[in-house]
Amino acid sequence: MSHAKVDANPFLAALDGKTRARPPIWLMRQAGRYLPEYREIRARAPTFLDFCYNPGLAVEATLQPIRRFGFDAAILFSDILVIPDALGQDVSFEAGEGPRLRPLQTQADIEALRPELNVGRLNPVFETIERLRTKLPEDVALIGFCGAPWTVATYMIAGRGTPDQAPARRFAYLQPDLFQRLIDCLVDVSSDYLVRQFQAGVQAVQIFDSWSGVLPVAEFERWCLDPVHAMISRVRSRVPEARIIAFPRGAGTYLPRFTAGAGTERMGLSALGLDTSVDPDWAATALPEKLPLQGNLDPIALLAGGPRLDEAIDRILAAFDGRPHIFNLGHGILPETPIAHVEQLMQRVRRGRQ
Ligand code: 1CP
Repeated sequence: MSHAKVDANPFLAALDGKTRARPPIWLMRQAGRYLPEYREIRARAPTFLDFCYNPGLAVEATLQPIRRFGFDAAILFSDILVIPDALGQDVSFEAGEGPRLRPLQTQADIEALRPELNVGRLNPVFETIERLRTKLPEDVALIGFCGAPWTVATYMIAGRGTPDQAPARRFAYLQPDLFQRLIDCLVDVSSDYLVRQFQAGVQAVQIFDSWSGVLPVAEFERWCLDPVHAMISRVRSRVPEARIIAFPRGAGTYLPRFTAGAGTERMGLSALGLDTSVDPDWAATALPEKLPLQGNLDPIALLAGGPRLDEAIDRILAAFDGRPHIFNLGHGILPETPIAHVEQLMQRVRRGRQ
């Protein structure tokens, strides 16, 4: 991408370390159920995976929040669980209940997974990306994504979302070699998947490690940090300029371990996503000066609205003043969030720092 294009794109400029009067903004899970227009088109596909694999519908769902709010980046509409689906595990989504997978329990279950990226299955995702690149204006970036190996593995082992991912943690303690094979398989496949997304036209990717916060430090290093670093070097070996955001939710005091080499060309991550519980003032001083940070408004503050929302926004803007920052939530937007509160957020961030 030429410099002229990056300068016209505030999100990419921030990822490249540029600081602006106001930060670019997008929201995790910005496409989805809080939007009436999403609920309308969601009803057109029989299942959630059918929806994800339908380029016409996925393109539309990706564009809806851009049209309505004018975010600086669009995130591909898909899900982290297309990877287990592509590996041959049964995946479905129950309305109102979340994902259901046939849990992996034995060595035979893990050996039965197809260890290579099933491009045939995922072709509609790449087609969605290609179509989006022709539809998005130059100043709106396109973000691809996948789940981190640990987070995807937690769903593959438990077969569903759980409050603390106890099934995968227990599995990893009892059968570390077998669990390592699953993680290695996910590193390979997810790295290939991200490379394919870049080849199809995404300009940055985010690796969602939504469950990195449930592990003690040694397990965090082995199951979260090492696999994500392996993915970053794998992707960079094929897409040297790849912009990669890591979002290790709940990593707390482990965050500085994530940033070794970050901000240095071709090493480490391009930006770090911060969850709601990270003190922005701490992050702004404790994490490498040149590392772009993303976050971290409480999704419940956005749900609540009113003057407390304005205060929370201002506190984050002030904390990251003077360093590269991408405004975002500290986790995904909640389906009950009023549209008017997202508009309030956009106006406040666009107005710039007071
Ligand atoms: O029918 C529906 O509308 C189902 C709801 C839904 C949606 C809108 C699911 C099921 N996934 C998605 C889209 C989605 N998921 C996106 C693209 C849209 C966007 O960001 O705007 C992305 C990036 C995800 C990522 C995702 N899926 C994560 C990581 C982020 C996070 O929130 O922590 C995780 C953990 C999932 C799994 C998943 N998929 C769906 C649900 C309800 C869940 C959570 C399951 C659970 O733990 O209970």
